[in-house]
Amino acid sequence: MDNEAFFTQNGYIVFNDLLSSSEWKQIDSIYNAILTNTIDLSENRSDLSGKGRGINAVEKITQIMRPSDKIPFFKTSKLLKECTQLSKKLLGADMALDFDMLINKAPHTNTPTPWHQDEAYWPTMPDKRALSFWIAIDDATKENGCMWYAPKSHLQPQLEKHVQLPNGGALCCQWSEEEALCIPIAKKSAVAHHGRTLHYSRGNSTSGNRRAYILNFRPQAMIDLERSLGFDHTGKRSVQS
Ligand SMILES: O=C(O)CCC(=O)C(=O)O
Repeated sequence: MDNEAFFTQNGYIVFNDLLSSSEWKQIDSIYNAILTNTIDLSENRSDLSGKGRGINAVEKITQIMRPSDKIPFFKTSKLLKECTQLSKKLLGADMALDFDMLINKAPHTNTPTPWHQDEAYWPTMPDKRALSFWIAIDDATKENGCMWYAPKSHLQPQLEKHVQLPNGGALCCQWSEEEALCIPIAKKSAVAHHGRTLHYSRGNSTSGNRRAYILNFRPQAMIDLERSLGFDHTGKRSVQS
C-alpha cells in the first residue's frame, strides 16, 4: 500500500529519516537554547500539564507555539519544504503551513499528554483537512513518550467530547491504549496525523528529554478564515463568535 492510501485509511503515516543530519544538528542546538531560555520564547511558552504551583514548579510538558516567528531557520529549512510537499500529496495542492510548535517532555516527569483530537483546539471550519508532522528530535520510545494513535479515528463523523485539564492544561477526551497503536520512531523520523485522528503519549520516565518539533498544515483558505477570526495558535487571541 502506498503512503497516500495508508494515510487515507488509517489517519497517520510514518516517514523515516525525514530530517537531514545537518538540519537535525541545527534544530538540536536551537531547541536546547530555547529550553534553557538562552533564546527567550517565553511569550508563547506554556505547560500542557497545567500551571504548577510555586516558584519551583517543574515544567512537565513544555509547549512553545510558533517558534518560526522568531527563528528564521525554521522558515527556510529543507524540512519545511519537504513537509509542505508531502502535505500537498496527502491532502491536496492547497495545503499550506498554518503554525509550528515545540513540545518537550522533561526527564522523569512521567506526565502523559491526554487523549485528544487536534481539531478540538481549533475554530470549527467548513474544510476539515489538516495534517500535523510530529518530528522526533530525540528517539521517541514508549518509555519517553512517543505518539500513540487510534487508527481510522479520523473517519469518525463527530469529534469526541473534550474537556480542559485544570489550571490551563491540555484538552482531553476518553480513550484507551487498548484501542490504539504505539508508534515509536527514531530521531530525524516523523509521524504525520490528520486533525481528527485520536492521539496521546505516555509520560517521560527516562533521564533524557523527549523533544518533538511539529509542523501543522491546512488549506490556505482555512488559514485565512482562522486569521479573520483572530485565531493564530498563540492562544493570545480568542475566537470571535
Ligand atoms: O508531543 C506530545 O506528547 C503530543 C503532541 C500532540 O498532541 C500533537 O502534536 O498534536
